[in-house]
Amino acid sequence: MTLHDNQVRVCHLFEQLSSATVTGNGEKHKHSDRLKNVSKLQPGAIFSCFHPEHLEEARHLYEVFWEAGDFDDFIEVAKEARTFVNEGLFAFACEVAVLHRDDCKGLHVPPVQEIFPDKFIPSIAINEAFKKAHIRPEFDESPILVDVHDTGNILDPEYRLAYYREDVGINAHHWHWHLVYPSTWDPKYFSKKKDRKGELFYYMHQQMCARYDCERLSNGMHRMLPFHNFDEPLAGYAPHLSHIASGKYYSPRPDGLSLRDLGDIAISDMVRMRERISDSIHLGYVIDSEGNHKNLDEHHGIDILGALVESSHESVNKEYYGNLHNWGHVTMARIHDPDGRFHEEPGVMSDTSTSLRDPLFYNWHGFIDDLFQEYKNTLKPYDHGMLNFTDIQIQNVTLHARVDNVIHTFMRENELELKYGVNLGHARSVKARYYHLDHEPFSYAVDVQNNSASDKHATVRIFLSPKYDELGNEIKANDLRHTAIELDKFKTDLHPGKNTVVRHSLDSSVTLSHQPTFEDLLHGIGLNDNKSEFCSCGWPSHPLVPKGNVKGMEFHLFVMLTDWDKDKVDGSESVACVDAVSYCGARDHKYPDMKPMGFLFDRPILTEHISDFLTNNMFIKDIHIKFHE
Ligand code: CUO
Repeated sequence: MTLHDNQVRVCHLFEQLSSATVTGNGEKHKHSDRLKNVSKLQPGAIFSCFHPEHLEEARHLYEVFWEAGDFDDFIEVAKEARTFVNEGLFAFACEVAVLHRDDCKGLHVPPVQEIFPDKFIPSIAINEAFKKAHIRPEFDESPILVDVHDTGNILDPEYRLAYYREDVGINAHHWHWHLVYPSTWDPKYFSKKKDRKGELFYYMHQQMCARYDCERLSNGMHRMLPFHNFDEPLAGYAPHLSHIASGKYYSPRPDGLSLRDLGDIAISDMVRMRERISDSIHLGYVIDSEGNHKNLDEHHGIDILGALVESSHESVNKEYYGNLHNWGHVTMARIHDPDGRFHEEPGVMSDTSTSLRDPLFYNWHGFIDDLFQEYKNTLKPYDHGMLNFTDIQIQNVTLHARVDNVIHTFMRENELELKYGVNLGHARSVKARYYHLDHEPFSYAVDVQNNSASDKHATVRIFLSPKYDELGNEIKANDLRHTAIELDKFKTDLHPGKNTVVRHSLDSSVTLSHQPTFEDLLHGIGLNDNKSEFCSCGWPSHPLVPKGNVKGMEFHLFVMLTDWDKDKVDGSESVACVDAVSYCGARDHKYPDMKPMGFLFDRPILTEHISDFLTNNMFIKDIHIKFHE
């Protein structure tokens, strides 16, 4: 079989998965023995990627897939599981298997937005597609198009951010990230350690919060206020998403509810988890399950904490520190029916492919990030010696675009094919049309003087942050740490004398360069033997920069060069897929940068103004981002 044949077999596992093709577990006795423990969560129920029980069942299933003797056996057992396992749980486990099995290298999982369009497109648009597809004459094969509108309206100030929170690509990224880094991943079982997984959990989510704040400031809104009080009344949200497989829907949350105990977790337990974590941060060590102290030193502290807060399989002591972050998602998703007396479905917070739609996601992750920042604040600020790069001086930075030092942003029309996820009869194509933020392509030119007599290798680190806060005051250096977003990180060579380093926005280490559609994969387009599926993890390229505003919003473009010979990690130059390593890491390899993630904005900055903090190897250029209505 060719790579393309195998890709088609993988695609068929996911086709029409959300259209109630699953029969339920009534015929349980017919299933093979190895699948006997995966029928607890009923088909049609909303699978939660945060609920410990759902995760445990999904872990069991991806381990069955992992143990399949060869690729044919994997496809066979997956086909069987698909007939009775909960749809979301099946997709999660099957995707984890495709991403990690060696015999699946080079294969892609189809985009989750095409597998489960109902998790991305409001039910009103999907319903319209149904109607259009079923009322027209059978001979009519012309493509069908339905329009998608952001949910909510202007009575809710948060509506201004709906285009961003409901962005299809950003939500798909989040689903995918949690498949690459499943919280239940057991490195011993798989004999594969995921390097700095806890730190990446902290960093990727910190960056999502920072990006959200950039977007809020772009829209004239204040930065997000982290959740901080377990009794506080929370703002409401209505997702307008339904679940095609079952007719169920992601429940809305009215304004003013506060967290309540669930049958499986009490809020007072979560308060205790926070206190224990916070105490450990200030003591400088955590207590592992054997009672030993593990220091939160500057090399491993954030990785240990990330695993413990999430909490992942690698938490040093789940018994004592609990499962704070995951329970937050679950309690918030079930706030409207905590004891289940109304048999209501959870809200979007329970699912990694939908949770970013809810403004509460950012408040909750702001709270989680505050814990990590509490730890980072215990570390010594970087001094001149740690920041400087001897003999290297940045003399100028220019951002080249249509107008130099200005990035233009706009809304772009896009379409999502629904026919692979929704059963739409004979229609050749049924697409949902939506709009998302985009930006013009641009490039950076960095003029660097190498004052030494020899070639130097440098890591170029590029960040962006709004210059002014919601009140129009310049953001202080230390606060820029919370709004600085990574745009790129790459290696370059510097010859003695003058150099100009040029880099295009399309090559960003943050973003995914290309993602094949379901159709592409069925036709073998975009398959590449040399690349692994891991490449499909990455921030989408269209929201690489924030929206800015119509007047042209001022941003600091921050560029730093560090000594690559000190940053490099053994083996990192042979990594096959280096498409979007900043937020996704590199499959089967160490994270290809020795520095802490988010360096240098990860530690306290003591100067008032960012310009007083710069060494010769750093440069700040003020640029504008201008949005075109
Ligand atoms: Cu990704 Cu809370 O972990 O959303």
